[in-house]
Amino acid sequence: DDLKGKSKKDTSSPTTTSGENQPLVAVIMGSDSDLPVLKPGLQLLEKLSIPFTTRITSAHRTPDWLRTFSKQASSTSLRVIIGAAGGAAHLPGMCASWTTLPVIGLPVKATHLDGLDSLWSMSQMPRGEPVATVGINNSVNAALLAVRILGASDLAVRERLRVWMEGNEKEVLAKDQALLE
Ligand code: RP5
Repeated sequence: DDLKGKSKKDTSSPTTTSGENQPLVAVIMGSDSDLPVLKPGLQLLEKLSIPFTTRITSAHRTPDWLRTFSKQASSTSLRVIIGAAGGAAHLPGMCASWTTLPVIGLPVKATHLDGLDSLWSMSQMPRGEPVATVGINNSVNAALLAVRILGASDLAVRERLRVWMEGNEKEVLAKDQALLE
């Protein structure tokens, strides 16, 4: 689909380095089977006008590619990386060991352990290489955390996020009122 298409122009390098639509967020995943979980988060990044790229960088099937991607990431337009994976999800941890960019871990429910294996392996990173781990399959929170990181140094992003949060608040208040009717 079109979210997948976002990364079509990128081939061998993580991303290019100039231009206002260059990706600020990289969403890397262990397998294209993770894409359905990622979709709500990618849609939110689109809604908040955050340029992003999606790549498949499996830690165990394509370790050299993950290493290349991670080592080059901070020399590109990228500012934040979201790493999604299921199973013994070492992807974001490995990525964090090769980059100084903030890495957000998104545990994917992909095995008989229902994602707990991924949650634990991401959140229990030994000291030195932090992975900011969100809840299992919670790509929306991964996206929002990335937006908050960008917003810390970008007023326009912060304002778009504020408006989005205000919309959420109104929606819940309207539902509260609807209960009274
Ligand atoms: C991980 O193993 C992927 O991130 C995925 O969540 C899981 C299963 O991958 P596939 O066997 O579907 O490719 O590497």
